Amino acid sequence: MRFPILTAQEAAQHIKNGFSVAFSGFTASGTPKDVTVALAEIAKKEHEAGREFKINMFTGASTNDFVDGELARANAVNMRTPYQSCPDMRKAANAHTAHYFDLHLSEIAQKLRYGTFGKIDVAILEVQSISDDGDIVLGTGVGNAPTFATMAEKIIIELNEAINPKIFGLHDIYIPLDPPCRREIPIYKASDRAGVPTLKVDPAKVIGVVKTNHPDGGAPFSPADQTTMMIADNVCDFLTTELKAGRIPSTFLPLQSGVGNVANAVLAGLDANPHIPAFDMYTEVIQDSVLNLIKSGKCRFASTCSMTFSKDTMKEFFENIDKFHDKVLIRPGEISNNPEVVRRLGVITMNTALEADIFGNINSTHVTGTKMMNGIGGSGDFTRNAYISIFSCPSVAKGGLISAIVPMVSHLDHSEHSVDILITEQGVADLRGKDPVQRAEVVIENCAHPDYRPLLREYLKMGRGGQTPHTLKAALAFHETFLAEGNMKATDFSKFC
Ligand code: 0RQ
Repeated sequence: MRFPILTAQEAAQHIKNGFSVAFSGFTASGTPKDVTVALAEIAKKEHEAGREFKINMFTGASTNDFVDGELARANAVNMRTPYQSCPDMRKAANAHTAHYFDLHLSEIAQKLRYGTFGKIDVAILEVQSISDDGDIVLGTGVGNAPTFATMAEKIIIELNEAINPKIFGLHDIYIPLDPPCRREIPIYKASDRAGVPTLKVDPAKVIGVVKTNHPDGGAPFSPADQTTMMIADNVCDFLTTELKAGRIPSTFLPLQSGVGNVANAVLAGLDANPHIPAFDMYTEVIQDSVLNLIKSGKCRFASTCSMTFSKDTMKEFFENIDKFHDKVLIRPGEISNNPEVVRRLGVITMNTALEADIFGNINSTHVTGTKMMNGIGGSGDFTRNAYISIFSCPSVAKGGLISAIVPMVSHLDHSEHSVDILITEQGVADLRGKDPVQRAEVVIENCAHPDYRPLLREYLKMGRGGQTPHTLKAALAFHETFLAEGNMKATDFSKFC
């Protein structure tokens, strides 16, 4: 190999205070795992010596504890974008010790290329292999690696020897031209390849190669509980009804699904449902349930940005990769989440809300309107451009002390104009073609928990007119009451008016 082999410590020395550093990967998959640990050590030593040491972080989405966890705990982050889901980074974002700004995942790469966020000093790329000419085979997640590699002044390679070489051929690396020269992205069905299997980097930029050995793959999902099973059943019933009514073509349409237990249960439910025909997925993450769908033939093809399998499923995938090679493509986030392609393919999107209001607005990110949970992730890329956009969540949180259905969301991520269907374990609210009051009635009666329906009906009745009959002084009474008394059920609207 023509590139110097470095220790993680030697590589990390190339990153200086104030640098903008970009990381390959999407979720924990494909994300570097060793250089950042060494970098966190450098930051701690610099801080002990009384010197400032912070970097700006650009990622594909959430990362792993070796990146977000280590760097947040070392107080080594000045600015970070986009999506994170790490408890320590969340703490830093809410305390403003790290300046986190949240952006639709599909937009990061192009905004960087447009010059919005300045230059990238160093990109750290996890790879399966690199040739002397700079041809890279990436790992199990791509994220924004192609644009990071193109823009970065220097590149550090983490060669993860645990990645199975048979991954070659699963990637579809494509960077669109920028306006005014952009053409359509040539994907007309989920399985279309737009680009090439390898990422070409300029060998002159490569500082060196750090060898690592960390198998990707997380803990398996906990088995679905009664609530997630009921949500999954409601999603499946809704899709079956739409299919029977001819509002979804009989050949079905590609699906996008978020991550987590609800998404896993929904996908398992689709697998078991004999009325749902085989379908494609055009999505940003595929988790264990998708491999089962592929094995059963229910999922014909999955286009994704990362494979976020559990350890066992990752092993199974690579042991049987010959069967899956023509069934999966891993693309940059800019392509997996591309609004143009999502709209063209007619993707049915399924994402999760923290809370929804009776008029159909969604909060996916801010607990009680102030505390950042994770971020908008790709949910906006898909929702806004969906054929049918679905949001689901349990009707209550924290054992019933919080209603997920509220008079007015305390923070807005997806507006009533983008949300078609709301689903909880209680039922389905079809918001399409309804005015705000009609939407509120169906959300209260079909989705709210019975304990909260009387309060929500009272709120709707209190409204003094207008198309969306809010009572502004009482619109956040649920949240105020929770903050004051720890229980939304104690809400007394008369105290607010
Ligand atoms: O808290 O962990 O302390 O028990 O929020 O809630 O029900 O376990 O749901 O793990 O699927 O997360 C929206 C955060 C849901 C996630 C969100 C509390 C609840 C629990 C988690 P505990 P659940 P999930 C694909 C698309 C945005 C990005 C996105 C998310 C914790 O799905 O980040 O969709 N989405 N990306 O108790 C206060 C409420 C609450 C509440 C739940 N109303 N108020 N706390 N909780 N509702 C992925 C990517 O883009 C990469």
